[in-house]
Amino acid sequence: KQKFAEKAAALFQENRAMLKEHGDKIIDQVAIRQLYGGMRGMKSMIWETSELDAYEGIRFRGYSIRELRKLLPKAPNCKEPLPEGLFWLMLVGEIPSQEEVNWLTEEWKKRGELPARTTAMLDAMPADTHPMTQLSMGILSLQNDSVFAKRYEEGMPKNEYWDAYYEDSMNLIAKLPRLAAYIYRRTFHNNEHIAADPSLDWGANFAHMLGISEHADFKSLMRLYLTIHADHEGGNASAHSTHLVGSTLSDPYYSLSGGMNALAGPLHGLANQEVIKWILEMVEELGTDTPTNEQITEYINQTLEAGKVIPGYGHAVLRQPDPRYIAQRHFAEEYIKDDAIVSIVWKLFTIVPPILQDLGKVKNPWPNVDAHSGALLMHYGLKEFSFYTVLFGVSRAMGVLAAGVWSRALGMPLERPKSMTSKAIKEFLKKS
Ligand code: CMX
Repeated sequence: KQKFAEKAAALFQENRAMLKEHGDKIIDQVAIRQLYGGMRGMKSMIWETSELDAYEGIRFRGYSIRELRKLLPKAPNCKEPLPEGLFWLMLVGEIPSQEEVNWLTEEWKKRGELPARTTAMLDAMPADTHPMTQLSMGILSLQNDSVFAKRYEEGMPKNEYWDAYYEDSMNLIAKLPRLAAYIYRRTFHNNEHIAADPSLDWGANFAHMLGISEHADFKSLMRLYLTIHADHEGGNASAHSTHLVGSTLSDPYYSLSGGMNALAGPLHGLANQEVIKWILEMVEELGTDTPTNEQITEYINQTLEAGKVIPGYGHAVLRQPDPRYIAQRHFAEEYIKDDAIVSIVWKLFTIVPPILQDLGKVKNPWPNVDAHSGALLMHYGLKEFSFYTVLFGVSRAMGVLAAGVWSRALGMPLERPKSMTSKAIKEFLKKS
């Protein structure tokens, strides 16, 4: 917190000076196409924690996923990074030492307990409530304890917003694995829960509380999974929703719940459940888990002819295979290369892109993060795919909340872009 405070105070001053001198310089132009096209490519917000390049993929504070798998501190006997280290990097802007990451692990353990009202509320919900609905409501149920909301009501001055936002974010991230594991166990395992193991780090403890596999490799997978899904710069739907809600000075609970509602859409985070559902339906329809290339091609064409998208393929920004896909592929190559569903995922990598390319309209025919994750989870026994987006959400919380602390520290104002009517566009065209 101390380190963050120093860096944030310095950047706040730098930005003020920069805005005074250069605030009127034009950094982008907006085409009518972008107003109708989901604002693709429009530079319109500040996001400190990560930046996405269309060809290189995501970089967190300048580091690629490949670099971070090497550089971030690790748990004993594990090759994958501790997600705690990524949170530190996003917040503080430096690769943490092992000692610093251990401190964060311990801090989240202290803050991890769920209040009884949250579990009581979840227990009162129908068991067939989608896990993402449960996650979003579970997060909101924690809002009673918001430090930000309480201190705001008490008259907190602006220069302390970040401090309260930080406390809430730390508390919320610490609780998310327990909340998510509770949702999983109540929905799919007779409401039988597994107590947290205080000897484990954040990701491994989550794997433990899910109770699917005590295999060390599954814990490694969780650490990797929770690291690579954390952030994808600010414009993606879950990040942008969290940012927008937070800009009203809603606290981190309201903001993250809003972000999770965006993640729950099939064009965004829900695609990870859609991918595995689509693959399993193919296996069932064909009666084999070793389909030929011809059979897969026909299945893809059927999906497209039915007017549906191929889940896990395409991206609003990326124009290359997603490095998050590649990281998961490397994991699979090392640990589970003989898995039948993984083999299908790899076959799709060669078959889908040329088909999408031939449609002539798809800007990125390559796989995104969601194309691979389900096959890994299935292998270790996490087969209930309606839960997959919750895993994505637990990870995404780290990025969007770290960014939220920065937004409050930098004094980001209420977000309020200008909208236009189609009539106004026509009038503009008449004049131009
Ligand atoms: N299968 C079929 N058609 C696709 C496609 C796919 N995987 N990806 C894009 N297209 C289509 C679009 O639907 C659009 O068609 P229309 O013009 O008929 O509406 C056209 O190609 C152009 O789209 P685009 O500019 O290439 O892509 P967008 O930026 O509009 O959308 C995305 C990006 C991700 C929503 C889209 O590629 C998609 O629907 N992919 C499948 C869902 C998916 O995997 N989402 C997860 C993304 C990662 C994440 O956020 O988690």
